Amino acid sequence: MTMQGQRKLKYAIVGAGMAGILAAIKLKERGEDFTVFEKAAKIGGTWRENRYPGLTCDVPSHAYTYSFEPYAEWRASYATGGEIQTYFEKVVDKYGIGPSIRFNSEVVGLDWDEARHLWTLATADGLREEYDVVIAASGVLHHPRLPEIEGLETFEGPAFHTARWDDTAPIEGARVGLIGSGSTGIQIVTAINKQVERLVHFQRSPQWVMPVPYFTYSEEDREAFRRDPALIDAIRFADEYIGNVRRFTDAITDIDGPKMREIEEVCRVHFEQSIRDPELKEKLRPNYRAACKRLIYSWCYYEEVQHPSVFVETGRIARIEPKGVRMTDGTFHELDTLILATGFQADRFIRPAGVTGGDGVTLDAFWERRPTAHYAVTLPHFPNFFMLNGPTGPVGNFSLIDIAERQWDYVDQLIDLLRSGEASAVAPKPEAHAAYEERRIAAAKKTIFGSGCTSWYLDAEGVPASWPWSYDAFAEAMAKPRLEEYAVIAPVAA
Ligand code: NA7
Repeated sequence: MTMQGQRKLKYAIVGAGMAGILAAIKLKERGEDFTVFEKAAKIGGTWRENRYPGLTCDVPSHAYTYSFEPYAEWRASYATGGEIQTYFEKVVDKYGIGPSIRFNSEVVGLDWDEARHLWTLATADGLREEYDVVIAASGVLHHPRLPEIEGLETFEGPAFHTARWDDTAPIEGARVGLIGSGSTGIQIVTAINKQVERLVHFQRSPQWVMPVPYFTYSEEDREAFRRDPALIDAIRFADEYIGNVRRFTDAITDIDGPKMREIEEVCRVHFEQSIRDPELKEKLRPNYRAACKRLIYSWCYYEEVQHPSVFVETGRIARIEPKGVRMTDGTFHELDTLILATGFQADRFIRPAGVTGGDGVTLDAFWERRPTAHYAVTLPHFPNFFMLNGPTGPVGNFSLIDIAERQWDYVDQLIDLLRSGEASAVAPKPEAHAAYEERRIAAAKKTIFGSGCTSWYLDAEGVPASWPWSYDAFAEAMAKPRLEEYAVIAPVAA
C-alpha cells in the first residue's frame, strides 16, 4: 500500500477549455498546486473560438456537462455554443478556478529534465517555470484549415474561416458563399438560409444525416430541473443518450452487423423521405456509408437546404476571383461574403509548442508518422505528461466531457504513483505502446471510419485516428491503468 500525499507536486495545465477546467477542478478539490496556461483572454476553448450562426453541440444538452455539475438552464434538447460557453464560465466561477488561470499566456516550449524529473515550461510572454506534471488539455480542432484554392486572397469582400467569424460581414440580404459541408457548414446553412438573398453552398461531398429530436425546455421544465437535479441525471443516463452511445460504438466497430445496418437505414429513409426535388436529391446523395465521415446529427438540415435561397453547387471550384467564385465549367457565382467551413488541422494537439521529452525525443519526431498516445493519454519518452482528449481517443458523436472525465480517472491513478513518493517519473514503456498501437491500428482500419471516405478522422496514411473498440471497452480501460505497461522510475536522490 502506498501512502498518499507525501510529495507535493506542481502541475501545469495547458488550456482552459472543457478538459483543462476539469483538471483544474479536480486538482483544486485535492488542494494541489497548479497553474492553467491559456493562450487567449477567456476560457472556453472550442466554445470561445466558434461563434458562427447555428452553432450547436451535437450531443444532447443534458449529456454535455460535467457529471458532477448538471445544469438546469438549457433551453432545448441541443444547446447553442453561446449557452455552452456560459455554462463553462459559470462552472469556472463556482469552483473558483479563475485566479489559477494565466491568460494570454501561450505555452511554446516544454522540456523534460531527465536528471531532475521536471518539466521546464516556456510561454510566449517570456515566462519559464518548472513543473512536476504537465496536463496537455489543449484541444483537438483549434487550428483552422484554409482551402488551397487559387485566388482566395484576391476576394474583395470578407472571406473568413468559421472559427474566426467576422461579425461585420454582410449576411442579411447578401449573396453568401459557403465552402464546406461538414457539421459546421451544415449548421450554417440551417441558420442563415432565410436571412440571405442567396446562399451558394459549395459542397465537395454530400453528408449522411441522422435525424434527432429537437424540443425546447420551458421555464417550468427548468424550474423542475433546478429543484430536482435527479431529473437531469435521468435524462443524461437514460437509454436515449448512453444507450445511443453504446449502440453507435457497437455499430462502427461491427460494420456489417445489425446495429450499423439500422443506422444506415434510418439515414437512408430520412434522406429518401425528406428531399423533394429530384435534382437536389442526386446532389445530396452520398456515395459512401453512413457514419464514415462524422455523422451529421440534425433535426432540420434537409428542410432548410430546400429553402429557395439555397443553391447547392456540386461542381469543382476553379478559382476565387475578386467578385466571387469561378467553377471549372465556367459558371461564376458573384458573392458579397465568403465563409470557409473547411475544417481544422486535426493532427496538431499541443503543437506548435515544442515539446522535448526523455533522450531528447521531440513530439514532432515521435509523431512523425502519426500522432499517437498510449490509450490516448500518455506517451513513451514523455514522462509525467498526460493528455486529455489527445490523439486516438473516441471520436464518435458522444460527449468529449465524459471522455475527458474518464481519462482524468486514469491520469489521476498514475499521478498517485508520484504523489505517494513511489515514483518521480511515469511513462508507458515504448514496447507496450508499440504493441497497443499495432492492435489499435488493425482494429481502426476495420471501423466504419475506414470504410472508404475522406474525413478529419483519418491520419496522413488514411488510418482512422480513433478509439476502435466499444464505449464499454474504453470505460474499462480508463477505470484502471495497466501498470505493467508503465515504466515507473523511482525518485532521484535529492
Ligand atoms: P470538417 O468536418 O472537416 O468539414 C470540412 C468541409 O470542408 C468538408 O465538407 C470538406 O469536404 C470541405 N472542404 C475542405 N477543403 C475544401 C476545399 N478545398 N474545397 C471544397 N471543400 C473543401 O470540418 P467542420 O468544421 O465542419 O467540422 C469539424 C468538427 O467540428 C465536426 O466533425 C464536429 O466534431 C465539430 P470533403 O468532405 O473533404 O470533401
